[in-house]
Amino acid sequence: MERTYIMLKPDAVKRKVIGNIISRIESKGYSITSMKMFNLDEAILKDHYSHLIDKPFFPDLVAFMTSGPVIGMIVEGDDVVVGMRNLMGPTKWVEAMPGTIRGDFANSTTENLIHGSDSVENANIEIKRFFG
Ligand code: IDP
Ligand code: MG
Repeated sequence: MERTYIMLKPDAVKRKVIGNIISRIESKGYSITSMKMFNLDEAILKDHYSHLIDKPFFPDLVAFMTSGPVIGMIVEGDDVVVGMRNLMGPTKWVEAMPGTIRGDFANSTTENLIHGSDSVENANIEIKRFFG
């Protein structure tokens, strides 16, 4: 059984759509095997988003991701890494089709509600990073 790291971002918590998003994950048939609400800091974001540190939007991304609590989850299922990326929709909200989480809720590329690991290798790294 494959595992992925999913994180509901501060905008999802503030907009009170975490129930809706969790419901979509469960409706797809995936299992949430761990879940916690916590706050991020800049140090962990520099690890988690190390591929983006040099981007001009990185300071805004850190400000957003530390603006309130997030919900971290381990989600399990067959091919769940790619399956969750499909449920989420693409990074840029303008490209996210209705029916996807970002397509239905996002109107900003930074504030796009949900993180999901992009490979099995990164899923294992992220699960270790956030769940130890
Ligand atoms: P992903 O979340 O779909 O895997 P990544 O490229 O890993 O996308 O970027 C991580 C996060 O950084 C995105 O979810 C989004 O919040 C933010 N981000 C990525 N690209 C941009 C951009 O071009 N402008 C503003 N924010 C961005
Ligand atoms: Mg990513």
